[in-house]
Amino acid sequence: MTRLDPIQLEVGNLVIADLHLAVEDASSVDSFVRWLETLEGVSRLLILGDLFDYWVGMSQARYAGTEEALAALARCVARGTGIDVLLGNRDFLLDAGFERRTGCRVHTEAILGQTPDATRVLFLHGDELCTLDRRYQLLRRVLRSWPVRFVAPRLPGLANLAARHLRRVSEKDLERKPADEVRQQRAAAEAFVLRWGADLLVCGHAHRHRDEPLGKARWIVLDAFGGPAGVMEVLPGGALGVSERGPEPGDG
Ligand SMILES: [Mn+2]
Repeated sequence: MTRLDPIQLEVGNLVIADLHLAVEDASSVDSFVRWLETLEGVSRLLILGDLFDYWVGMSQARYAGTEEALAALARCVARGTGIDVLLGNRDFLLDAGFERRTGCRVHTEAILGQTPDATRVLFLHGDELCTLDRRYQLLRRVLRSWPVRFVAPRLPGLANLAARHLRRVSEKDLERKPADEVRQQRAAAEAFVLRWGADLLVCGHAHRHRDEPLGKARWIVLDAFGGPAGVMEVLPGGALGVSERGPEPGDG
C-alpha cells in the first residue's frame, strides 16, 4: 500500500457505494443512469466499490445493462464530472479497459481525500475491515493477485463461471457464518485510520449506515445506493454529510 497525495475535494462532491448493478438486466441500471444525468456541475463523484454486482471484464459490455451503465458513466465524465471508482469485492476486476471506455479512474485499494475543512478522509470499500473472516481475507488476496487480474480478461468464459460461483458462495457464507465473523471490525477500522493518518474513514460494503467516533477520528458507513444515507456530499462549510441528492424514491 503506497502513500498517496490526497485528492482535494470540493463543496458539492458526491460519494456513493454498493449499487450492485445487475449487468444482464438493463432495467436495474435505469435509476442510476437517470441519477447520473442530474449531476451537471458536480466536479467529482467517488464510487466506493460494488458498482456492479459482478465484473469479469469488458466482454461483459455485450449485456444491455452493462453497455447502458458504461455509456452513462462516459457521458457524465464528458460533461465534466471526474469519477473515481474503488474496487469492491464483487467488481474487483474493473481495469484499464473500463477506464478507457468510461473515462473513470479506478483505484485498487483506497482513495485518500481532503475536504475543504481540512479533514483527511480515507475511503475504502469496507470488506477489508471484516478481519475475523480469515478465509475470506485469504481469498481476497488471491483474487486481487496479478495472475488472476492477468488471466480473467483473457478467459472471459471461465472468469464468468468463477464470478457466478463466488457470488453464490459469498451469499451462502453470509447466511451460514456467525454474524460477528462477517461484520466490519472496529479494531481494523482504527488500524486503517492510524496507518493512513486519516481523520475520517468512509466506506460501504455493509449496506447499513453508521456515523460514529473512532478513537480521535470518525467512521461513516454509507447505505447501499438508494437508501436514506446512500449519498454523501461535501456540504457548504466543507464537511462531509448525508446528501439530499439521492435517486428518486421508489426508483430502484
Ligand atoms: Mn461489498
